[in-house]
Amino acid sequence: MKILFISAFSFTLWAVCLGLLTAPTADAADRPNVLFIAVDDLNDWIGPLRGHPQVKTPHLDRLAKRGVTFANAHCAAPLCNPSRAAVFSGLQPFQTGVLANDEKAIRTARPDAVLIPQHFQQAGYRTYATGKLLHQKGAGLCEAEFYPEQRWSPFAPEAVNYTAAELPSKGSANPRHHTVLKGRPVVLPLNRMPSDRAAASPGGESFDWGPVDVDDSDLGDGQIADWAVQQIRTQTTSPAQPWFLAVGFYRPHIPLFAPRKYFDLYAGLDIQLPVVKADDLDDLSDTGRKWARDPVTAGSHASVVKHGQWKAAVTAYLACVSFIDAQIGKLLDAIDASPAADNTIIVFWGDHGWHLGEKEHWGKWTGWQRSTRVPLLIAPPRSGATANFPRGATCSDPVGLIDLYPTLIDACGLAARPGLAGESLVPLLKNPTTASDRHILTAFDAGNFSVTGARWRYLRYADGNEELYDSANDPHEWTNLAGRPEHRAIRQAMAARLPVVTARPTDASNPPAESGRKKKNAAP
Ligand SMILES: [Ca+2]
Repeated sequence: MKILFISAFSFTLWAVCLGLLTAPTADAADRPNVLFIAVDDLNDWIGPLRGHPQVKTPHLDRLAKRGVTFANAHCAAPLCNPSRAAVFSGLQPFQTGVLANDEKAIRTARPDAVLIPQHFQQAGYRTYATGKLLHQKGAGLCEAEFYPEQRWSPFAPEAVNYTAAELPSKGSANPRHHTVLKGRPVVLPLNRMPSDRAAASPGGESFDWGPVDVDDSDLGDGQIADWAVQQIRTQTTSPAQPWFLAVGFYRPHIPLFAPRKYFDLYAGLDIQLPVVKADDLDDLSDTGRKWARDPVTAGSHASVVKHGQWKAAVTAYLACVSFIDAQIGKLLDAIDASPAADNTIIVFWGDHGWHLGEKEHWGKWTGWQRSTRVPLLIAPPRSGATANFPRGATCSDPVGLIDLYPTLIDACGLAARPGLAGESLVPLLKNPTTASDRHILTAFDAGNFSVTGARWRYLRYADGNEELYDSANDPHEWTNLAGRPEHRAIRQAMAARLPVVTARPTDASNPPAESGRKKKNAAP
């Protein structure tokens, strides 16, 4: 096993070196450019998916008119690190061994894997990366890179820490950390809620929300948009070499801070809360209820309700979505003003969904559709082979983020890469109404899976507990049908789609990590 591993690694090094030394060919110059936009913790609250009736995303609406909106797209894992590891490697979490946030980075866990930008670089592309792409900031993903602070921005990371004198207040009804933003005093948390998760730690509490009196460029997400625009302007002056540009936005990941003008978009509106069912958890196992109620990745629903913050949190999430939408607008404007306007494929994806009180949960890292379903928009080039593809269309066939790697290879005419787990979505870009019998797998920690088909969704936990939902008639997944005899056949058919692997890979390159759900999965 060890020998095979070293051999594969050596081959990869050789291949990467060859790619670096290979000059772009005339053939490469004709290939489309790629704008690859990732957004963190974004659910279906965008205009094209109509997940929230009041959200304002004019630029994503504009992008949707340019291509296909995938309405039934799911992540490979509902957490940053494993989801992104799967996207960039094209391998499932149980193949990479990257199943949680506190595990290895993909480049450490699978050094033999050629990640998407590396495959493009080998094909003669110039590659650029900015912002949160892989879970870990790390130089070397692309040739040109820019990684500013995003998480706590507009605050400096050290500016959010409680002093020893302030710390006793952090878990109290009156938490107060005094800091400064652009010369003005600010008290955190803005939402004045006690910390559910880390009251004894001096670190800032990220389950917070509110407007900040700054400009877009005072946040990391504004800075990466500006940097990406500059690359588009510069690079398109030398069109002999196609480019791959990956841009990773951090909001609407918590803390839900955004410039005040984006909160003002929702001022005066009677903001609607998510639709929930009071006794929704009654038909779940104790295991399911624990996944719902534990404040592992954000905070506790009971606290949000107790402090009267539900509407404020929903408003802040909407504001952050509109803030990111505005940054995406800057990218689209730059593309349209450039010679690459018609010869660029634009891919927009979120790494997993996010609960805002549905199933009494806040955050991600559950098997329900609120966590697994993701926004996915793909706009193929308006010139060349895809010139006549439909625009402004919606595809309801089940697809996965695991499909992005083979889709990009197909759309850009790159050499195939054997062993990728997904399928090219180019046939669906051409015929979005195609219906297949595909089922998409999502893994949440070791041994827990959900399976998504065109109509049914099935969950199985590592301890054997099951849930079955009829997505066509119960889109909120309120009624668990797993125990009903009339649904036994479909339950068994869905269960048969689970992979044989139900534990972590245990070979030398992927030592087993501690099992169980850990709070350290929460950050960042
Ligand atoms: Ca229920």
